[in-house]
Order: sequence, then C-alpha cells, then structure tokens
Amino acid sequence: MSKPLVIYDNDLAGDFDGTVGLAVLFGLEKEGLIELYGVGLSDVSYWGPIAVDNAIRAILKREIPIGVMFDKEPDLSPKTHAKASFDKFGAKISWYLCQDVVRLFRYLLATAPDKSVILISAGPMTNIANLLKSEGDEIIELSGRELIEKKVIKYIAMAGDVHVTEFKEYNVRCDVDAARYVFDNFPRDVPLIVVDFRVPLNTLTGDIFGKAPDYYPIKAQWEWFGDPEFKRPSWDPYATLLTHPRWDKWFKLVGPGKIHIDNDGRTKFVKGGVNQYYVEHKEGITNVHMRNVIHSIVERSFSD
Ligand SMILES: [Ca+2]
Repeated sequence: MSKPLVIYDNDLAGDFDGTVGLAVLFGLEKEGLIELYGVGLSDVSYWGPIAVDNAIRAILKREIPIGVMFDKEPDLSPKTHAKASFDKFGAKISWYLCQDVVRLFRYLLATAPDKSVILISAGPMTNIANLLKSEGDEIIELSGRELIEKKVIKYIAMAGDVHVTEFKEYNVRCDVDAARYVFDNFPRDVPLIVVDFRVPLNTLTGDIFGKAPDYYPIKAQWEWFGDPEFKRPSWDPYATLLTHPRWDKWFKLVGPGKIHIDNDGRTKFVKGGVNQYYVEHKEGITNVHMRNVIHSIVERSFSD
C-alpha cells in the first residue's frame, strides 16, 4: 500500500497545538507511514509560513509547498511563537514567496494519484470552503469539489464541540459561514471526520520539546512560552494522528451523520445518512496513554 499524501491546513501561528500536530506528521513521515505533501495557513501571521518552512527543512530535510491567503495582508505582530523560529533560524522564504493557498491545494490535488490524499484542517475552515467553491481553471478543469471527490481519501477537521452543544468552538466561531459551507457541501463519497473540542481536551502535550535537539526549530517556538512545563490540549495532534494507518488502535468513529452549525457557531451532530463522523477514545484509552502516544511519535522526529 502506498503512503497517503497529507495536506495540513492550520492557523499555526496562534495556539501551539497546531505545531505539535505538525511534529506528529514529521514523526509519522520519519516512520514511513505518510508523506507530508503540502501545508496551508488559515491565519495571516507573517511568521507562520517561515516557522513551518524552517521546521520542515530542519527535520524532513526537504522543501514542502506552503500556501497563504493571498487576498489578505500579512500580520507582522511579533507576539507569536512562530517569530521565535525566525529570531533563531532566520528565513528562507517569506509570505510573498508562498503560493495562494487555494491555488496550491488545487495544484496538489490535480497532480496526486486518485484517492491518495488525506486532507486535514485544524483551524478556521476558510481555505477548505474556498477550495470547495473553486471552479475549473488552467491547472485542471475540475472544480474543487470534484477534485476532492476524486483525490481525497478522507477529510479530518478539528472543529466544533459535539458534546457540549452550547459551546462555540474557536475554529468554527472564527469563520462560521465557511464551516457551515463545508459541512453542508462536502462530497458525500468522502468521509468527513471531526475531532471536536471535548475529546482531546485533557490530553496535554508539547513539553516533549524540552528534550528536542537545539537545531530543532520547534524547540525555540516552545521555549518562547518561557515555562518548562508548557503544554496544551491535543486538539490538532489528534487530527494529525488520525492519518496513522492504525488510528483505530486509539479511536472509534461515531456516525454516520451530519454536523449542523447555527448562526453563532454552535455545532450539533445528528445521526443520519450523510458521510460525517466524530471520534471518541476507544474503550480503555486514557488521556495519559494518548499523551504518551503523541509524545513518542513526536520524539521519533528528533532523530536524524
Ligand atoms: Ca489550530
């Protein structure tokens, strides 16, 4: 079986869990289980793409195309862990040398074999909605929706809270229209799997970077928080962990059904015929166990 190609869309310069999720993908690639194929940014920090690029070059020793929202101005605010990567390691790229994220995703999907890509979003769903809405162009005549249908094995979204339905989860709340568009228009032939706010909440990870070698750019990002115990809930690492070929060791799917989103960004899961699911821990799987799983995969990315 060939390895799945993973596209990771994230607001990486915000909360730190997106970067822990990226390190999980590094560990899985080093194990030979996946290939990181492209990264999209769903926030506008100028430092986000630089931090991603620095980490990929140092850890995977190659380049990976990075997409940004070219219709928006980059935010130069230095108050992000992503800038710590620039401060220590400089920059090989800039916002202006990245590609438009929807165009990049279209290109990556167009050139991938059929049913070979796992698409992840672990941030606002703006880019995925815009990909879905994209029409045929000079890259390929297929629409974004048709491209997803043909090329994507499954779509994993860290989004919403299906357990506490009054809660307005951040990724959905940031772009309610995009999230609703995605859940209402995603091709039914492609499973859409949700990691919600609640399940990863008590699996705390990130402090493993204290053990990383000094050339590891994410260590500098982690040190920026100034706390040797610093860790975050594993929202985005759970999303990336679901690319593991044996994800079912840890998780079970609930569904099929359909995610509904109200005008304020509350999410509700209704069982039914649509190809959408959310995950729960398998019986007997604890937060401590999942913390160890995530940290051991991240640790594999520390070795040469
Ligand atoms: Ca995120």
